[in-house]
Amino acid sequence: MIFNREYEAMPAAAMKELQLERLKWSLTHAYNNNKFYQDSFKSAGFHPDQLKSLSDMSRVPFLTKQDMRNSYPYGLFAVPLNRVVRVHSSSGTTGNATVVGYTKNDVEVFAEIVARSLTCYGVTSDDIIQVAYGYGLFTGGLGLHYGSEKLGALTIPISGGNTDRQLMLLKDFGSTVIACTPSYLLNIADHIAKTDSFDIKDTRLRIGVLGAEPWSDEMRNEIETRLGIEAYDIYGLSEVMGPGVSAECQARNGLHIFEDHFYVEIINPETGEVLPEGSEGEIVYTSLTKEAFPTIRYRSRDITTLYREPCSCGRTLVRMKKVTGRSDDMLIIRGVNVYPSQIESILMSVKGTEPHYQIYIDREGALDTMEVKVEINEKLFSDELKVLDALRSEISDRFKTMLGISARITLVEPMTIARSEGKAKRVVDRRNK
Ligand code: DLL
Repeated sequence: MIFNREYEAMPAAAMKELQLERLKWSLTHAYNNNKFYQDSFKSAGFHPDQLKSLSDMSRVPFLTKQDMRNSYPYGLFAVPLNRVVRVHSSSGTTGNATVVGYTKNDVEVFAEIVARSLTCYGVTSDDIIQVAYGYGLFTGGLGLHYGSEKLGALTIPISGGNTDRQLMLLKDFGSTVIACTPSYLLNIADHIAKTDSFDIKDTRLRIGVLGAEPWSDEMRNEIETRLGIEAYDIYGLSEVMGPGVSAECQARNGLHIFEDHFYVEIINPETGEVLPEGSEGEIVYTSLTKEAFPTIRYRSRDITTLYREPCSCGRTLVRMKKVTGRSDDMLIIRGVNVYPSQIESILMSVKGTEPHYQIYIDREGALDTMEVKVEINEKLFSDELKVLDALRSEISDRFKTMLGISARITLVEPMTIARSEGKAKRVVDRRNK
C-alpha cells in the first residue's frame, strides 16, 4: 500500500520539475519574509530569481544549527505569529534551544508524511497504535499522534515512560503497533522478561515504529526476536519537520525521503562541496512547502548516502541509508574516527552480551582512552572468571580488528546501565572537563 501514490510513485523527471517549481516558491518565501535569509542570501550574492535549475542550489548559503540558536526563539519564522498554530523545540544542552513553528498547513503536511511512513510499514486504519514517544516540545509524540489519526488508526497517546502502564495497555487495549525509540522498546522488552504474569504472546503487537536515535541492524534483530514483531525505522529532525522526513518500506533497503516536501543534497562535511549521488556525506535539507519555518540548505550533521535504484515497493522516492551517526557524534579516539553505532554492532555480534552499553572517553596525559561498559546476560555473569575473561578478550579483539582501536571492556551485571525512556545516552565524553 502507498498512502499518496501521486507523489510517492511519481516518475523521477516529474519529481525534479515539481521540486524546482517548489524550490522557487520556498526560496522566494524565505527571502521575502525573513530578514535572516534575506541578509544571508544577499551576502552570498544570490537572489531566488537566479534559481534556474536544481544544480543552482549549490549557490545558496547553508543554514547551521548555530544560526538557528542565534535566532532564538522566533527569528527564523517567515509568517506572522498569528498564523503559527504550534511550536516544537529541541532541548538546549549546549546554548539556546531551537524553536520551530508550524502553520495549519504545515501541521497538515507533517501529519501526512507520518501517515505515509506508517503505510510504508504496512500499518493501516485497522491498527491500534500506542504512541510511546514523549509528548510535548519533542516532535516524536505529537508527530506520530497526528500521523496515526490521519491514517485513521486508533491512537493511544500514552507518551514515554511508566513501563508498567505500557505493558498494561499493550495487553488491555490490544495495541498492534508501538512507536518509541529503539532503546526504550528494549527497556520494555527487559521489563516483560522480568514480569512473570506478562507474556508477549498474549498481546497483538506486530510492528515497532522506531527512530529518533541511531540503531544498528543487530539491534533490530534483537528487538524482533525478543518481541516477535517487525521493527521499522522512522527518521526525522525537528528543524526540518519532525519524524517522517523519511521512512523504511517493507523491502527494508534504506529509507524513502518524501521528496515532494524536502529537497536533499549530500555534501562533504569538511568542505561543503556537493557530492554526487551514491557518495557518503552529510545530508542537507531544503523544505519545499513549509510556511512558518522554512529550512533552506540546513546542515543536519547526519551522515548517510543517497541512491535511486528502483524499489520493489513501487515508490520512486530517493532512498537514504540508515543514519548510523551524526558528524557531531563521531568520536575521534587517538586519531581513529568511530561512530557509537559501529561499537554497538560489534558488541551485539558477540554472544552473551545484552543490548545495553555505554562508552566513556577520557584523556590520560596526551592519550585518549575508551572504556566500554556492556551488560552481559545473567547466566554468564554467574559463570567462572575464565569464561568472563574469554568474553572480554573476544570483544576487545574485535575492536582491534574491526575498528583499529583498543578499548577497556568492562562487563557488568544486567540492569546496571541506566535505561532511557526516550533517546539513549550512549557516550560520556570526559575529555574536556
Ligand atoms: O528525533 C524526530 C523523531 C522523532 C524521529 C521520533 C523519529 C521518531 P530531533 O530530536 O530533532 O528529532 O533529533 C533529530 O535525531 O538529526 C538524527 O541525528 C537523529 N535521528 C532521528 N531519527 C533517526 C533514525 C527527532 N531513525 C536527530 N536513525 C537527527 C538515526 C535518527 N538517527
